[in-house]
Amino acid sequence: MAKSISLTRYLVEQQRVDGLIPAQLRLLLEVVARACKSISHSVNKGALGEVLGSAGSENVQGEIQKKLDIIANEVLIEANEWGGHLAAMASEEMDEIYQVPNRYPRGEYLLLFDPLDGSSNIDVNVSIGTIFSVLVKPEGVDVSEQDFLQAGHQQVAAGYCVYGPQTTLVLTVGHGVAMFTLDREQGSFMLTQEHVRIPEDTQEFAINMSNMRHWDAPTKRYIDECLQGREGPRGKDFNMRWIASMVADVHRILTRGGVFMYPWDKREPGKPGKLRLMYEANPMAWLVEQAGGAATNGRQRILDIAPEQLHQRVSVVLGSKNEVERVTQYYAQATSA
Ligand code: AHM
Ligand code: MG
Repeated sequence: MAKSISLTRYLVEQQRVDGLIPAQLRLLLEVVARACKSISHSVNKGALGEVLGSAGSENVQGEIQKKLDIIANEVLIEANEWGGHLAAMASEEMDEIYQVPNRYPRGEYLLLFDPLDGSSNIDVNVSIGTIFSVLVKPEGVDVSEQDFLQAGHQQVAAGYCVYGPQTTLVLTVGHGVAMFTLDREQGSFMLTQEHVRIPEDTQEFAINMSNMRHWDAPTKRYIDECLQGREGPRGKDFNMRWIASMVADVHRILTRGGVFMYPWDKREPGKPGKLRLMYEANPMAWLVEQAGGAATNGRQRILDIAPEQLHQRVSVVLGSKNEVERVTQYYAQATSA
């Protein structure tokens, strides 16, 4: 029988045997996983735990916060603030960065998260998740928002936990992608897949088609060609999925391939897109690249974008390499035309 490996053992081996992560980072990842386990319990209770519905407040993005958005945010902060491995945190649900209080020791890492991604799916019992990204704090005593503004290629760990039919934690520390499924009887995340690879080709795309009339020409061209199927220039039929939880869409892509797009559109032309760079696009882009896929805003690799603001938005095209490259070509051709 194959040996069963818990997340704890996996991380210890990454630290001790392979020397891939420092002890403090291992601790940090264990704490994030523990917080995800606790969020998973709240999600599962649903109406019985009185966790559904709106909290009656707005976040910095002007979005109505759900009760679970706030619960998940608090769980992540409370789990992470006292362990001594972090200097500060930043979240989709907080306007400003959260410095570790003076009463606790401060570590060298910065943690960013979207505590509950796919908020519109909470009340309708569809998969949602937590996305996280870890950076190293630059030299200096105090922490400022500026310290968080590092390009995605500087991440030292990234992942998400998807709360679906199974609760699955997906992680990279820069040496491939591993998946861990929560074993509720044991209370542990168990390694269920290592060396995740995204097929380079796909016949499945994910985009919110209701925005079609607002798209720019390269996105319209790409999707239109997919829709033409076997009779069109692609010579094959495509399938479509849109879960409206990035975690669930990315999880499908890591599992069986596909392309995910949330591009700029004309609804709010001043904004580059809907998704946030620092705690949604960057961690997902790194996971996808680590699994052999690609991630771009159409014109630039997402991981190379120099961030200007903590909550900045970005266009996202990620997934199977050959499809992402095709979309990139369509953008390049549109620019040079
Ligand atoms: P959230 O972090 O507030 O939940 O918003 C992000 C979500 C993504 O998970 C998902 O891909 C997208 O918003 C869905 O947007 P739309 O409802 O426009 O299809
Ligand atoms: Mg989100």
